[in-house]
Amino acid sequence: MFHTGCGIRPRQVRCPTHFSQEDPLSRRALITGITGQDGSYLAEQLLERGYEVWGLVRGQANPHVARLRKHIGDVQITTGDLLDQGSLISAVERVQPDEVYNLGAISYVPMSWQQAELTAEVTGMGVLRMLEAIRVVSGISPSRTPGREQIRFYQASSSEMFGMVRETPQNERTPFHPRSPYGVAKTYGHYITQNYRESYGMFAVSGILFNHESPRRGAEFVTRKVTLGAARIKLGLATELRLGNLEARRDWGFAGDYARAMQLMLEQERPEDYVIGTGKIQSVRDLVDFAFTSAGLNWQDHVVLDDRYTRPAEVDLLCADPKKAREELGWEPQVSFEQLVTMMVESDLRLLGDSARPEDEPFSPDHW
Ligand code: NDP
Ligand code: GDR
Repeated sequence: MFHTGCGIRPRQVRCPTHFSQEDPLSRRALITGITGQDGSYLAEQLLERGYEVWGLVRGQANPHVARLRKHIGDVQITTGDLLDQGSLISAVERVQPDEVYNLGAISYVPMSWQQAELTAEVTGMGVLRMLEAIRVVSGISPSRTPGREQIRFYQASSSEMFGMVRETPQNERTPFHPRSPYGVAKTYGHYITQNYRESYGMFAVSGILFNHESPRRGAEFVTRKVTLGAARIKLGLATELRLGNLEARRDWGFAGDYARAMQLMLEQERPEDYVIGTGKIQSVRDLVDFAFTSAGLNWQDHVVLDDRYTRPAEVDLLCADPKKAREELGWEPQVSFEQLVTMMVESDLRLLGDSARPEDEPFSPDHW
């Protein structure tokens, strides 16, 4: 496809005069955290829409890249690390993206107590480094604001920023009270994104996303731990599943739906932050009950409470008020909690049933 008048292919050369949001064929996205759950869905959806998709990948031999290549072949890779400012500048210079999605993070909440400083560096300061890379490469300064065709930036903010909430459901105006080093780091990332928008006029937005899950979810998170656990027990590979706090309540949705919301936020006229969730809550106990029943099991015969999985400070209840996203983005979740858990249980039963030596690899998050 050529642009009228200038005759250049938009995917090879930037053509700012003829760029438009309605023309996804001309757009290029850079995703940090592309080897994670959300990165995979986002990359797939952007490729389907004709984007050129680049993933920032850390390490000299990142084992997750093979999985990514196997499932999503058309992604292009550039190396970089959210801990390394120079590598992010090089990546932005090389890719010349129209959109940057910053999904990279230490995202497992318990890990953030074990490695609090690293979590602050990756999950918090990493956001600042990515914003700085965009600012420097775009030549933006207090005296030189970005032009109309600036790089659009999405930050993966989290409902964990709400933490200990006194009002429910939570919306874009609910005060933050994070309860973990992860939540504190995300809150820094959220505010620095807002600050770059206000200081430099950058198109920088945060999606405050509530828990979202899928068959690609890491095995350390409670939904996947439960669906893998139920599948293992069903197939005779285990007899028990050890869990922490069954009373915690969450607003769980499907990751594919949430990846679509990220794109919608970058398609708006004005940069704004949005809460994304279903507005419905279930407890961990409800999750366990539904998953085990789906697998034809009684959870009370198998689940063992184990203090090793309780947290120094818990987030008891999170429930989204996604009214703004519904009204301004036209976003609605498509997959219910019941459909989500059924999808995950069936996927894990297939995964473990198909595996030649399932006992060697049941909890590997490398299985998509
Ligand atoms: P995952 O844990 O599945 O993926 C995290 C990604 O971050 C991986 O690709 C990992 O890459 C990458 N990463 C880790 N450290 C670095 C680093 N130093 N430099 C660059 N990349 C790094 O997370 P999800 O896909 O579930 O979540 C995506 C984002 O959304 C995260 O920021 C998370 O905190 C946030 N979020 C998630 C929610 C959810 O319910 N899933 C809800 C709200 C927010 P590697 O292959 O190198 O390990
Ligand atoms: P969360 O997700 O901390 O909300 O963060 P997780 O699935 O880890 O925990 C949800 C709730 O389940 C309780 N729980 C257990 N959790 C785990 N992981 N393992 C257990 O054995 C267990 N037993 C009970 C937890 O105490 C908690 O209350 C996720 C991550 O994706 C973050 O990156 C993201 O920002 C938030 O969701 C929104």
